[in-house]
Amino acid sequence: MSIERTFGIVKPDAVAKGAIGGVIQMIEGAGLRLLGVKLLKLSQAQAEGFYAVHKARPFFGDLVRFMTSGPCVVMAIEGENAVTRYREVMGPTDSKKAPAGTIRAKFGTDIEKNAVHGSDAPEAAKGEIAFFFAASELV
Ligand code: FUP
Repeated sequence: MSIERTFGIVKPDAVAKGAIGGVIQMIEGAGLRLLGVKLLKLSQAQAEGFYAVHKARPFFGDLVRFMTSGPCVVMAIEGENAVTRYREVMGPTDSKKAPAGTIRAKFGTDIEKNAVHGSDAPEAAKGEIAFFFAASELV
């Protein structure tokens, strides 16, 4: 067991349905804690930069349109095995396949409107946290 950091986003679909509190409650209920939180609307450049790894994928344009469609909440998260723990609480990418009790089952709709993002590895988390937060904003 080790204390690590991960990064999450409450995506525009979940913010629009009033689920910011519900998502955070499930994250905290999983024994994770928030180090930093911001409400913001991603610019086109921010969304394209954040998802640059998916640039060549057919869904990239739709993904960027969706992620810039309304406000979202970016979160730096810490806890024991935080990357894996948070991904368990999120559920799989496709909300339709998410088991009951996961964030995506409760608040997601499909593979695109899937309520939340979570880093897939500690190294990725480091880059994603730095994309949105200065070190002085993490408490
Ligand atoms: P995840 O790690 O679960 O966030 O999923 P991925 O990194 O594989 O995908 C990033 C985002 O791309 C997903 F959250 C939603 C979007 N996506 C689609 O819209 N269609 C797809 O077929 C795959 C991913």
